[in-house]
Order: sequence, then C-alpha cells, then structure tokens
Amino acid sequence: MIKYFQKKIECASREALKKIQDEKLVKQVRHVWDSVPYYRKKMEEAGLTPDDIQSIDDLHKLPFLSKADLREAYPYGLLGKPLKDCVRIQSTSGTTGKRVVAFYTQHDINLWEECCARAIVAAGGTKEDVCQVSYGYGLFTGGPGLNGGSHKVGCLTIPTSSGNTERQIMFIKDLSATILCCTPSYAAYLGESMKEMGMKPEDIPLKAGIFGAEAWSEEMRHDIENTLGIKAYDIYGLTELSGPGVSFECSEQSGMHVNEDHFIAEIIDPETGEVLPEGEMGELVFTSLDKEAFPLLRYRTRDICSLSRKQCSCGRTFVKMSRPRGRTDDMLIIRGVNVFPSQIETVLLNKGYPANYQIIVDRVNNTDTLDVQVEMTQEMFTDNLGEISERQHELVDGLKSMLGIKANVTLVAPKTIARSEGKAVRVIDKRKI
Ligand code: DLL
Repeated sequence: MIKYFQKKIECASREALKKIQDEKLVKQVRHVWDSVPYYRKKMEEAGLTPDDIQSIDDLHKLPFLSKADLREAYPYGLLGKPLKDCVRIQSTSGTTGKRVVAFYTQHDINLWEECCARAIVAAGGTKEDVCQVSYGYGLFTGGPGLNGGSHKVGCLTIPTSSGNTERQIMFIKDLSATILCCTPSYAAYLGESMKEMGMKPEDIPLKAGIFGAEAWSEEMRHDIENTLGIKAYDIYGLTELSGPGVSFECSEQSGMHVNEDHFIAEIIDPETGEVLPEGEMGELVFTSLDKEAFPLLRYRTRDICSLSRKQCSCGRTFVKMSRPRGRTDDMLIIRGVNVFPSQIETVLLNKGYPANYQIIVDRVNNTDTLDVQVEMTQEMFTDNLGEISERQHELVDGLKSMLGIKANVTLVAPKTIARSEGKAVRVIDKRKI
C-alpha cells in the first residue's frame, strides 16, 4: 500500500493546489516587497508593485534572481526577517566565489523537515525504520535536512555523517539500518567496500536509499540497487531554497515530485529567459511560497531538466521534474560541442565500467582536449596490453557516438581514482586554471 507523510496535500486536486499557490504567492510577494529592499528595487525597476501579482498566472512578470544576486547581496541583503527571528544558517558547498549563506526561522526549518519526511515516506519509510544519515552534517544541508525528516517520520535515526566507511558498514549491519541517506557516489563506494569485505547484499538489512545532491544516471541507480540490494530513490534540493526535499522520488522512480505547496517550478530558456511549455528541457527556476527568512522569488538554479504533469501511479499530484541532466555551469564546451559529464557516465556504465572516472579537459595548441580516465573493475583488470587497448578503442567509439567528438580514454587499475564521501569531483578543467 502506498504511504504518504501528508496525504491531503500530496494528493490534493490540481485546482486545490492552484488555489493554495495563488494565495501564498500574493502573500509572499507582499512579504518580500515589505522586507527585502534588494528585491523591491528589482520590482520597481521592472515597473511592478505587489498589486500586479494577483495569482500564479502573473508569476512570469516578476524579475529573476540569480547566484550573482546572492553574491552581491551577501550576507544579509536578501534576508526577509530580522536576525533575532532566525535560528539557523546553512551554506553551499561551492568552492568558487563567495559561499551562499541561507537563513531559516523555526517555521522554515519545520517546513524543510516536513519536505524531507515526505521523501522518506515516499521511499517506504515508517516509524519502524532505522535511517542512517551519511550525508555530511554541518553547513551542508544534506545531513541536517534528512536528520530532521527522519525524526519527523519517527525513524530511529543514526547520524553517522559522511566518512569512516568501515564504521558506516558496521552500523548498517549491527544497528539494522533499513534506509540509507547519502550521495549516490558515496553509496556506490559503500557498496564497493562491502564487496571487498566479502559481504553480500543479503548480509545487510537495508531496503531503500535516498540519494541526491549530485547528478547521477539511471545506470548508476541500477548498479547501486544491485550491490546494496535496495531500491534507490532520488532526492533533489539546494541550499538557497532550504536543502534536500525540494523534490523527491516516489515508487514509480520516474522523476521527482516538487513540493508544490512550498515551491513553484518553472522551466525557462536559459538564453532568453522565456518560460517554456511542459515537457521541454531548460533551466529550472523556483519561487519559494512560504519561506520567511530567505524568501527567494524566481531563483535560477542553473539545473537543466523538464517538468511533467502526467498522472503518477503513486497518487501524488505534484508536478514531476526529470533528473537534472547537469547544470548550465557543468556543461563543458569542447571544440564548440556541448558535453555533459552525465553523457560520459552513461556510456561508461552501459559498457560495464564502475562509476569511478575523471574527465580532464585541457587546451593544447589552441585546441581543446578531452581525456577520460576510467577505472577497470577487478574482473577486467589484466596485464594483457592488447586487451586493454581493445577496450579503450571500444570506449572511444562509444563516446564518439554519444558526444559527436573524440575523447581519449585511458583505462586505469582498480582503486586508482580518489573516492568521494560527499559530492564527487568528476571534472578537472585545466583551461580555467
Ligand atoms: O546538494 C542539497 C541536497 C542535499 C540535495 C542532499 C539532495 C540531497 P547544494 O549543496 O546547495 O544543496 O547543491 C545544490 O546540487 O543545484 C544541483 O545542481 C545539485 N543537485 C542536488 N540534488 C540533485 C539531484 C544540496 N538529485 C545543487 N540530482 C543543485 C542532480 C542535484 N543534481
């Protein structure tokens, strides 16, 4: 039987949802106008007052917010509540420029944790479950978000945070963890380590995983499901909007339901800003409907995906977003051709390689070069150079037909490429250094 954390809202009719969104948007625009001078100025420049926004049909009139705005307004410029009413900050894991710092009131934390609880229940979680949270705790939102959601569901929560892989496996086994929350790359690493320790999927009680925070492919999902003996669910979110739980996957495992009572999703053409029709790929834009401390309107995420309102077999009526194919700023332009790391991953995993690879882009004599280092599995590993060279050629051909350009492939020994406990670093672009 399908379970929901908040069935009434998760399965509300589209008309009821629209009414909720209309009312919340009007209130939120007024709140932002009154308390965030930075955005009020943007509205004034666009010739708008809150009276121009009467329903979500007027959403397209509002100006966008981008990461550049967040940096410019750092740290307090987009704050919607006095600091004395805020109880928490979280921050992005970004490595370039100023970090994004997001603020939360207790009300915001409650909503965020409810969103995470919806995700856990959609993955089959109940108060009978033991939920191991192996996302990092601290400024990163993964640990705190899923931890709060797990408490709300009533699961016994194991806050291991990331790292110390042997202890992670020991706890899963000894404390009978049934749900694992971490990045997909760390889940793959845990599976690999378990195998090395001579453990099989049936030796652990895990039944589901809630994996997100980075782009991953369907092939990687199958690999993780097989090595850990679980069902792997995707979860999406970003610090600017709260953290994990902006959207989550259900039993259908075909896209993530956006928590539409809290966020409105739009897809725009990243070049022109024009709103695209349902089903088209473009940049995902979110409006937070009831966040108090950091109320972002029309925030450009840079994530590339599409939306679908097709009826879902799980009964939820929230719109679904496809798994982000990557970010506009992840996209590599190599010799003029757009390349997403996820396309490379699909070729590798389809040909039986593990998700341990690194993409190195450089510029030699004014020409871009694309090198892909791929780990062999233990079974593939050989000192027969002919065999290795044949395998490399096969991958070069596979990548050529996927990307339309030539990549150099180097096969490396198992365990040569550094593993990640959080978000994996897949691309080294030496052109920017
Ligand atoms: O990664 C929040 C999160 C934590 C989501 C744990 C899911 C689980 P940030 O560090 O601010 O927040 O990074 C946000 O990560 O704009 C996407 O590019 C990427 N991302 C997040 N979830 C997914 C996903 C957290 N399921 C950025 N698939 C986002 C693909 C994802 N990319």
